[in-house]
Amino acid sequence: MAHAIRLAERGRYTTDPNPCVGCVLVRDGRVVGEGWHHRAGEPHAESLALRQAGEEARGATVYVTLEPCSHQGRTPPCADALIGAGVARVVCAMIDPNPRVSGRGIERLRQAGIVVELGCLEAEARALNPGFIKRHEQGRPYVRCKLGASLDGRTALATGESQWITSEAARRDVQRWRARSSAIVTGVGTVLGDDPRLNVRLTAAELPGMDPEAPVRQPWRVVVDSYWRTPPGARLLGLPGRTLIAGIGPINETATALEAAGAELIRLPEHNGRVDLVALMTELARREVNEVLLEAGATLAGAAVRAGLIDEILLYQAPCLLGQAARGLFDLPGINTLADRIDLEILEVRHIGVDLRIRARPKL
Ligand code: AOF
Ligand code: ZN
Repeated sequence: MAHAIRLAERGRYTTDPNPCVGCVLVRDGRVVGEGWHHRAGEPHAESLALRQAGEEARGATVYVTLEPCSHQGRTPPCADALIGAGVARVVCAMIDPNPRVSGRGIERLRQAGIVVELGCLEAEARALNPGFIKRHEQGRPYVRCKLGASLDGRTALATGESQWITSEAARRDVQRWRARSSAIVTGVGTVLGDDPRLNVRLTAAELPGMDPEAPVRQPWRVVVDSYWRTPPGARLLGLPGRTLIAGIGPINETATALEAAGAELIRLPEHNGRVDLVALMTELARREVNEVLLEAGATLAGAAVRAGLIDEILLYQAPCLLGQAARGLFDLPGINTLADRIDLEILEVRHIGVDLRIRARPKL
């Protein structure tokens, strides 16, 4: 199963909106077939492993990181293919949270007399697909909030300088998080201040484990922009891939100009005069967005934390001090006593070049 998880990871930058899945077939203590899912619409991991094993699949044990599917989707059901190939035993790490499957694949295998075991390396398998799982279980994407700051937790004094606090190594690391995300979300303030591109600029060869020949997928770019203030000449509108602008205002001339510049507009309900962020995330999940990278300023980042939408904080800290005049990372009015604080759990701390990278989860 550990090997199947390794295989699944090779699809990290390409399977979206489908999950990363790996599969290994073993007979008489020997690997007779293996496979991993490459891209939505292409064969599932099990199907590739069966193809490789051929006749040797008969009587084999199947290790698969996700329950085999039972539905006729873009490809025929894997449970049927496994039954047809005559495998003896299926070990799967987790139930498929997709309601089209969710338990029915396992049921079908058992009905055919195949021994099914569930839960092997489940935590590791769940970690492969946090967005896919959260979207199906909760109807929301998994949201990482990326931040760059000084060691004293401050961003630059003036917007526009902020993107240059951390090192080149940290910026390359951010590129990898972008590449695995379904969508990059930012606020109109950042667009007006920094004119970011929010695209992936690494090649396939620079993405760990990715097939160097495969095309690099561009995540959707999403601007939270209540009253359509994004300039039609903004750099992110001129790039390959989709740009969505989420607002609350009526579709006026500026909105139409953005559409003409290639943006897709999403009108959403408001919350305190701004875009309702819960409604935005729900809408993105409805459009099969699994993982979101939020790259925003203190206002949007603070509002997202307040709304309970952040699953993970991804903080790069540069070895410098910016002092009192610089801004903090989260605009969180209403914290007046220590009891009001937002507690976090640190998941990981490591060096990225000269910077620190801290991953933490809000305990909400
Ligand atoms: C995958 N790859 O290896 C497995 C999947 O879009 P479809 O028709 O290919 O079906 C995708 C669903 O199939 C997916 O949401 C998941 O529930 C199930 N299993 N999917 O993309 C795989 N085993
Ligand atoms: Zn399948």
